[in-house]
Formats: sequence, C-alpha cells, structure tokens
Amino acid sequence: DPAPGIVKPLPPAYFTVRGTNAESRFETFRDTGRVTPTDRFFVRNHTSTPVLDAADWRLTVWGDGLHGRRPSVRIGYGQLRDLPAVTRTALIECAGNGRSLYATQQGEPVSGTPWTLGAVGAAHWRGARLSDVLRLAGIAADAVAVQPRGLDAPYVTGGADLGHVRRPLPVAKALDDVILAYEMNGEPLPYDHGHPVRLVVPNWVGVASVKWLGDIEVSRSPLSSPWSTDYYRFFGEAYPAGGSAPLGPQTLKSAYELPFGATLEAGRPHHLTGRAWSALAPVRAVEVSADGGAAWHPARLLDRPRSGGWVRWTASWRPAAAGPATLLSRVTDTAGNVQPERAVHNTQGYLFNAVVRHPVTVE
Ligand code: MTE
Ligand code: MO
Repeated sequence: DPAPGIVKPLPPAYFTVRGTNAESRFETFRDTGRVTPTDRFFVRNHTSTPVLDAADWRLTVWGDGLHGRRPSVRIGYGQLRDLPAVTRTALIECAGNGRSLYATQQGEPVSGTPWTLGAVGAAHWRGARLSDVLRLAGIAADAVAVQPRGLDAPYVTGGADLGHVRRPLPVAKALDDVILAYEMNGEPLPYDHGHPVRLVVPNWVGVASVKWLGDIEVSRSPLSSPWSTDYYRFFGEAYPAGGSAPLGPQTLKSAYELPFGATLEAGRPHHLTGRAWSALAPVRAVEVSADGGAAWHPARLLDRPRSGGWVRWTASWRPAAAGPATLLSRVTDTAGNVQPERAVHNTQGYLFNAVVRHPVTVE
C-alpha cells in the first residue's frame, strides 16, 4: 500500500505503512550491511513529501544572530556543493521509535505513531558542514540558537496550523557535527529523505534532522517552536515541573532481526542476529537471554563499535522444548549506559530504551 504523500515505492516486504509514515521491517535488516539501503529506509513525514528541484533551491540564513547589519544571506545549491564536503555514517532514529512497546510491554498507552522498532536507519550522508555555512553567513559570537525550517507544507493538527516543521538547535551542537546533506548512500538525496538538502544531526532525535531545508534562523536569544514546546519533550508523572527540557540526544537500544512471533524449530541451533546502538557512547557489549533474564550470555559483535552507527551481533540458540519463549537482548555502552528493564513513561512515548521482550514460538 502506498502511504499518502510518500514518493518512493514501499514494498510490503520491507515496510509497514502507518499514516503518512513508512516503518522499516526491522527483521529485514538481517540481510543488509552496516548501512540501510535507501529503498528500505523508513520515512517519517508530518505532512507529505514535496518534489523540489535542486536548481531552484536556495537556503536563507537570517536573524539577529548574524553579525554586522546583514538581515539575511542566501546560499544556492551550487555554492553549497562548492564548500568542503564531508561524508558521515549516521543513524537517523525517530524519537518515537519503539513507542508501541510502552503499551505492549509496560501496559502504558501513549499517543503518537505506534512504531515498533523500524523507525531507524543508518546511511552514508555527504554534504557541507553546518558550521561552514553558519560562518559563511556571519554567525555572531554571541548567537545561542539556530532554527532550521523545512519547505514541506505547514503542519495542521487538531484545527491548529503549527507552520512549517522547525526546531531549535543549540549553537554548540550546530557548530559541532551537523551536516547539510545532499547525498544519501552515494546518490542525490531522494525526495522522501529531504531532496535537495536536509540536515543530519548525528545522535539526536530524528526530528532535529530537518528535511527539505529552506531557511535557518540564527538568534542571540533562545528559540522555540511547537516541536520543542509541545512535542519532543517528556511530559507525565515523572516530569512534574511542566515537562522536561526539549529532547536532544537519542538513547540506546538493541533488537533481534527476527519477526515478532517467529517460529523456530526445537532441538537445533539457530544463528540469531541483531543490532545494537547507542547515541550516547560506543557500544561495549551485547548480552542475550532466552530464559526471561535469569541467565545472560555475551553476543558476538560483528562490527567494531564506534559512536554514531550501529553494531551487528550474533548469538546461537538451541531451544530445547516446544512452546512460547521470549528472547531478550541488552546493550551496554562504554559510558556505562545499559538498557533498563522498564523505560520511564512519558505521555508521548519518546525514547523507549527498555530491553525488548521478543516473543517467539518453538515447535
Ligand atoms: N523535516 C521536515 N521538514 N518535515 C518532517 O516532517 N520529520 C522529522 C525529520 N525531519 C520531518 C523532518 C522526523 S520526526 C524524523 S524521525 C526524520 O525527519 C525522519 O527522516 P526520514 O524520513 O529521512 O527517515
Ligand atoms: Mo521522528
């Protein structure tokens, strides 16, 4: 089924369509490498994919955070491509990835797109450094925030027009490792992923990586938008003071590349595979359990852990008895972060990081 407003084909073997979004089937990552092929990469659209022409594209950088008396600076596509290019392997993961597990694992219903685990992908992104673009535009030394904005249609929800997707980014992150990407996996950025130019904000919640970038406000005072005040922050009992600060970094996760409810044959070894990732530090170890967490065994890591991407792992399991079973995996990173048994509830179900209880049937 095509999703409303998504351009690329969405073969049901690779995607589950949820509203205007297409979720990757995590288990199909099993036959992919470190990078997610573009035709399997999830799409998360607040409205719909605009079809824009690179030749007409211009970026406007504006605001009181530019020095001098310059009201705005315009940068064309060719000019952007003439800046020094960098290539980074980075995950993009929706803040709500894993959200449906708040309800299914913890009995805590939350609002928002009910993703399972496939609102994440890794790609090679090539583009210009945001820091180069901001310096070219003349960012002032006392600027504190930038706010990139997309060219897709304004987002209307519950009768309110929230305007174009935009979200503030602290200057420290903007000047660190953010890129304005014009290539994904060696090809021009596809329409659905932000053609002609998107932001890639490594290790941050996916919404920070604004697609179809049109302009960037630079400010000497903090900026906000509905995507930093009403969405993409934690609300709920654990956050009594009117919510947390706006979300920044993503969290850590691990998962089996196996359909939920898969059937496995008893009495023979199964070569199970999965992925683990942490936005907070490089992955240190992955452990697996097939007895509900009483005993944990180390999984074998197939990739050299580094910050930003994900690590593939394998574990062999020989189920003895027929019947239902639950497979667990748990990642630890080099900063000592470890997946908890329960994720802290928040009303919009962001940053689900608990150990996933993966149901299988042994026959
Ligand atoms: N940028 C714009 N302009 N409009 C959007 O709807 N969605 C955001 C972000 N950038 C969005 C956007 C969200 S919530 C996520 S998770 C990522 O894009 C998804 O990127 P992808 O569709 O390339 O996977
Ligand atoms: Mo997202």
